[in-house]
Amino acid sequence: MKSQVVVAITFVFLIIAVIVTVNMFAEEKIDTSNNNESEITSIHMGMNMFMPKQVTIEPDTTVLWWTHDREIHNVVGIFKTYSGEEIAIFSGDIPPKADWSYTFEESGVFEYTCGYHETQGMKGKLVVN
Ligand SMILES: [Cu+2]
Repeated sequence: MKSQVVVAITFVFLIIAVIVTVNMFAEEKIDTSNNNESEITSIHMGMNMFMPKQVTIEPDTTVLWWTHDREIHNVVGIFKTYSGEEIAIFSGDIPPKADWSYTFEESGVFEYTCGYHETQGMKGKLVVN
């Protein structure tokens, strides 16, 4: 039957269209990953610790804190810039499996704690240089 041939050809063209579309998106993904204009540093929170405890980053770096245990944590402290500014930073609650990020534009030092686990020693230090 002719109609069966038409259906088969249409089907083949559809599959080719899907493959081409998927490849286009795959290439787009590779392009964006090569574009590293903004840096991201991640700090894990778990077992009443920030890991790593001390991190040195460059200005304009985004720091991502994420929780990998079953507790709620937060990030609280004052970012003291070398230009003399004091910026109070508070993440609010960061629940399990969630994250929170902040971009440090200026150079300075950020000493912070987790408000829930400060007495257990959950403290961190970030140097922006
Ligand atoms: Cu905590």
